[in-house]
Amino acid sequence: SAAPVKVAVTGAAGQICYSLLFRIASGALLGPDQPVELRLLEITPALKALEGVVMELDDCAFPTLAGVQIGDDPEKVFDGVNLAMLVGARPRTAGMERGDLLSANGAIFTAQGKALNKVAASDVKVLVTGNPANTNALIAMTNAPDIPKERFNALTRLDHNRAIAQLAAKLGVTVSEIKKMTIWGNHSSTQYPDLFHCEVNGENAAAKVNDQAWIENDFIPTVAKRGAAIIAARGSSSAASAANATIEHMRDWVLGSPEGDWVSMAVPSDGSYGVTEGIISSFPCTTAGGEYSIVQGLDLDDFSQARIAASVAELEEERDAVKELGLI
Ligand code: NAX
Repeated sequence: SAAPVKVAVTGAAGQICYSLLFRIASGALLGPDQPVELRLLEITPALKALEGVVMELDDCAFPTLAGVQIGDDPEKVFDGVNLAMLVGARPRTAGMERGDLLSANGAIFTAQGKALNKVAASDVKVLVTGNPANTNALIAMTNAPDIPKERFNALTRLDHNRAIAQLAAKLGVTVSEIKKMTIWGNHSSTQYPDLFHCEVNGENAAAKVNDQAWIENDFIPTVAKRGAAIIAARGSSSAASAANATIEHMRDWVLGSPEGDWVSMAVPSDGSYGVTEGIISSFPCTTAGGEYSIVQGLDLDDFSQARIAASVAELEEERDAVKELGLI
């Protein structure tokens, strides 16, 4: 049978990982015929809790799980890894300024970027879920100069899936009837979920909705503020849906996106659609052979251009702030 793929996951004792790890181990990431070896990183005080999670992984007896290693040293845990899912991050706590949040996460993602640069497999792909995801990915990428920049992505697939779900509910269709959804920009409240290139059974979604007020005042803010709505209802932030999106992003990156559709991925900008080169911004992407391509040639009207520009401006501010802090 195939050699195991080594999958690193950080924040492994946290709530997203309590769903994510079991799905990776069960074959939901790379299929039922591909064994995986998990490499789990946590901070020292969380290792004990992580041991409990590993006991539960053992107790699932997943045939695709070839082994599990845990630790608090990224250079050991990332040794030889082919895929890295960077989920662990420092959440904003009471009294924390934006600069404090960026510094705390900067310390995490500079160290992890350097460790990946030093010890990861030459084909490593890195997906950042931990917030602020786009800028954390930028920090890791910049601190890993020997890894091609295109191997660093950030997660906007959850926003993408949320947008599909909202549109399906509005139009009374199934999610499988919806194709070519796009999230542009930052994984934040400035993100732009775009219905103007989206299709419902082959027809333009915005035309089918035919209600610009709903798009602007209902759809876009509902998708952008969904995370807060989950916290208000559940008392903690999205976990199972974030794990699902993390799996789907990485799965499609490795195995390819479906014919006739595209996915949203935050990737280093090559300047497409006027997005500042070098920042990690969400685009419509197709994937094949383990590589993504930004979908080209979409016409953006003034409304879409302004929305994208606002989110890109926020990403530039975040980039400037971490540059100021000496993190990139
Ligand atoms: P939790 O607080 O439950 O878990 C985070 C875990 O990371 C903790 O166990 C912590 O010990 C660990 N950790 C902290 N520093 C670490 C380090 N240096 N190395 C390894 N592990 C470290 O958070 P959870 O709910 O699992 O969320 C994780 C991250 O995902 C947060 O930053 C969250 O904001 C972000 N999210 C991103 C989403 C996205 O769509 N991009 C959506 C969901 C989620 O909000």
